[in-house]
Amino acid sequence: EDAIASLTKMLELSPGEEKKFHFVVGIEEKIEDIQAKTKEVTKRSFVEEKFKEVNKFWENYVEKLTIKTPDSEFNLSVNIWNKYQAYIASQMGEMISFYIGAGSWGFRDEAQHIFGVLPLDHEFVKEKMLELLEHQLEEGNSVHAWNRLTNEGFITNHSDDPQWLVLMVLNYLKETGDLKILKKRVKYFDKGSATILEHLLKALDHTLYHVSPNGVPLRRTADWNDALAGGHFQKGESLMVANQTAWNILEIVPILTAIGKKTTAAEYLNIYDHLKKTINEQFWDGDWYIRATDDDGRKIGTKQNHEGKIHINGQTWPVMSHVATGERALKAMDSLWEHLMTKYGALTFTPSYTKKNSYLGVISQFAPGTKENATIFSHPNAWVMVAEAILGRGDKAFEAWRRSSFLTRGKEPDIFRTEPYVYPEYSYGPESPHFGLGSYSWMTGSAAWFFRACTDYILGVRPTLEGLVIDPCIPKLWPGFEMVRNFRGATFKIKVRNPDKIYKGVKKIKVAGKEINGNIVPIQKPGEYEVEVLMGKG
Ligand code: IFM
Repeated sequence: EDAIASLTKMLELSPGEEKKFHFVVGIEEKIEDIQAKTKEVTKRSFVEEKFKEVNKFWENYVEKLTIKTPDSEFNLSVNIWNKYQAYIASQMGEMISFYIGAGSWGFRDEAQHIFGVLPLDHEFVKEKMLELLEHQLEEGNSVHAWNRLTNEGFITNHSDDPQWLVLMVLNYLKETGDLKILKKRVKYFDKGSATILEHLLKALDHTLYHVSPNGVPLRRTADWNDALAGGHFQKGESLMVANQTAWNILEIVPILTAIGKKTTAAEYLNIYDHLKKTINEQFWDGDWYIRATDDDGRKIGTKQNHEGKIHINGQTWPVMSHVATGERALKAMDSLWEHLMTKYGALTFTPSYTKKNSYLGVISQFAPGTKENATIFSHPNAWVMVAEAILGRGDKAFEAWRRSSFLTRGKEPDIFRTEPYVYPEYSYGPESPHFGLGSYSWMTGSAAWFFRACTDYILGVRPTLEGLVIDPCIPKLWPGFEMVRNFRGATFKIKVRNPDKIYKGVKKIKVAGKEINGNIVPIQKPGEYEVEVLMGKG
């Protein structure tokens, strides 16, 4: 359905014969420069030289973290394509997409794309992080998007943007251990400047100042779900932002403690306890968690709704934030599998909205099974993997990956109809005649989150301030896996064995031949270190 231009060259090949040819495409500002440039760039040696440079660049980028598991598609996806998509997306924002007008640079998406680049190139990420911090407003929130050419910022009241800022900075600190950077001054987008620590706390507090009488963060313009944007008074609550904030509080506490801010850390922990209690007391619907409320306190994502009864982000984020624990966490995720899971991954919610409804917003105006209306968004499927890995259900975490993987989907090209190496923003839902069709490929933070969900949660190798946590949650039939990961200047060659065929549990870890206590590999001097991990009960 899209117009394209194509180039064709007819070739005849004898059996075993090889022919090489290059297509060269370029632009010049002045028409008279084209001829000279064409001569230069169409030389075979020029093309081959450039090709070598490009290969070298990517080899250098991808080699910083590599894996070897029994699943070759999982390896291919993690070793090459997720890294590639995260990098390209973080370089080009939404401009790479032909679905959206060039120029718009989404704050939340950019803050998440770089999460996928972080273990591979933190200098690049640092530069991007500073740029994003310069797009935070003095009041704590950020611009929702900006134009890269004019630097014009689009100011909205999206409620999730500040929490992505927090997540971005905390991840950078855990990866690099560079706590000194917290003292660096960075200007705000509108006025003044402050240290990065102040930027960080302002973002966290911005959400905590905009809460309902329950103490639950308001949804305001919208949260991650841009289309769930109804109401006129911005009084509705977002349980997704509530859980993002809770997750960020758990992550910021060790950092605040490390820089001597124990009282502030304790204050945030009190807020965490309040959020946990309120969410569990008031937003549990019997079999799953409620997603949001509207201006009048009506619940969105409850059994009482005729449409949009259960939402994906309502279930994954409480598990990720440890607000949902024990039986309730398992029940929430079981409900997700029962009601939302399709053969192509989980739906954002079900059933679709069918009538225009101003308290829900534009979400109710998309045709059922398209865009945000009951489709399979790739991005939140990575959160299914994270939540399942936290719960220790390795087969489910892996199955969530497999169903939505572009490699699985690419085997049905007539249905998927998007690049078989890129996560699309979403695939059409079962209520659409185009069920399974990929759309808006390259968009949103999917690649970064899938990459990190695979490496940090399924394979379970995650950075913390004190070292690398080793906490795999794998399919129980995997006999083990290997990972080579650079961390704080050292290279760790990690070999995990799973002789007892379990999902989760680490019995013993040896670093350079010596057994360590617990499951955090301490920071080492530059060099190579063998890490032997034995999974097992107890
Ligand atoms: O979360 C957003 C993303 O930032 C842009 N595309 C749509 C998603 C869901 O609304």
